[in-house]
Amino acid sequence: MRKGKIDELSILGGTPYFTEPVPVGQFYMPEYSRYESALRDIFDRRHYTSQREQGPLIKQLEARLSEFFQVKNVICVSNATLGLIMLAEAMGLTGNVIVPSWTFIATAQSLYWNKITPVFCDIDIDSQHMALDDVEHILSRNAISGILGVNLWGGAAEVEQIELLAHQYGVQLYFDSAQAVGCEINDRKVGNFGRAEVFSFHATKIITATEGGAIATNDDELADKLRAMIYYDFKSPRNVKISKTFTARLSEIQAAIALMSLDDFENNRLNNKKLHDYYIDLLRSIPGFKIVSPQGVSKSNYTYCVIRVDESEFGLSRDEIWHVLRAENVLARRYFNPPIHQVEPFSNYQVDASLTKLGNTMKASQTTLQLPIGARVDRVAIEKIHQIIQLAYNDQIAIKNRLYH
Ligand code: T4K
Repeated sequence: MRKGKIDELSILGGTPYFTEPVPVGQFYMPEYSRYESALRDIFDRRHYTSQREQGPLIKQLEARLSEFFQVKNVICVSNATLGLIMLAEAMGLTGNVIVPSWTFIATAQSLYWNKITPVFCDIDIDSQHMALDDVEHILSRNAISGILGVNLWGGAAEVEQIELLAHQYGVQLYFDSAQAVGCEINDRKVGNFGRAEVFSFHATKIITATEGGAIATNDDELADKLRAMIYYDFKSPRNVKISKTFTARLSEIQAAIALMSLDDFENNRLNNKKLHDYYIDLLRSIPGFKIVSPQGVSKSNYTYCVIRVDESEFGLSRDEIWHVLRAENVLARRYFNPPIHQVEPFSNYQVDASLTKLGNTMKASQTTLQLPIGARVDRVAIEKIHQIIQLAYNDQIAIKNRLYH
């Protein structure tokens, strides 16, 4: 590693610390020989994807996931966004649904596809999850048909309290757990809360099917509806009443890849945890750099290293340090900036602007930074990232001059 001289920062004219871009996300690739043998089997069977009868790997994956999430039903889908869209339809949601603005755009888009109005609630600034008092405030003042909770950053919202609120106000509850694969709340697996939960198997996630997702539910009737929605089958003897269908299947190749990363989940999780702990160890010496540890879970997947930058202590804003890191090929992300309630079409959507000012959401969107963790990162990479941040802290003025003059 190079010496820590300030003129070595790339933004100040040095060469980047990383020759290849380092993105955020798990990006775990099993040994190539494992892909080869899985593909050979698929080739021999000549069965690429699910037909009326599911392919053997999809069947195996759904059974394994059911065991993994300890839930009665798992329905694999092409991606979590489609899963959320299907679920809102299958649950019969209409009118207004509470959802945090602090989430990936897909969460709110799933409501928009169903002509449901998202009513955005604020977050708790420390946990970055739904603020219970705001949820209750909205419930007490509006006609609401459901709550779409979001579990972020390998952590979770206060799901048990949200369940109580949903029960008290007689509204439906389900969760976007795209980022909470393999997490546990009080030793109960995420996947068992609310009426259903949706997971993502995108390439950035700890279990990946390259693209993909799954819906987990203990509600058999809901599961039957969702299975019937996955593809149009007019010959089906199902007595399930549905009017909207998709082609939302996962293919056998995707299932094969998901099975491999499911096999390796615990190794990847433990590796992430070590990296996460190392980040905490190194970054604690930097003023104004606070790690948002996974909240509300007894077990995390540690797929996210999320920082809150306090400019008054660090000297540089979140955006300024983001520029510094990008110049070094560290592809840190400013999730979620802007927050969804400021993005079309949702910027015109608030049912009642006086309901919530979303102050913590705004603050989080200006100060939060996601750093790389996962299979493409090791201890040396984290040491380099720490060194970049330390160098930036040491020479804030030169950096500001470079950025603004
Ligand atoms: N709800 C929540 C809370 C979510 O976080 C998400 C997805 C969803 C719902 C919807 O899930 P899906 O419908 O996607 O299953 C990413 C992912 O696309 C998205 O899955 C994820 N959340 C979101 C938070 O992040 P991007 O646009 O930032 O990722 P992308 O594709 O630009 O990749 C990030 C970096 O990784 C890039 O620098 C390029 C690099 N990369 C990417 C891929 C795919 C690679 O090096 N290799 C790769 O294979 O959205």
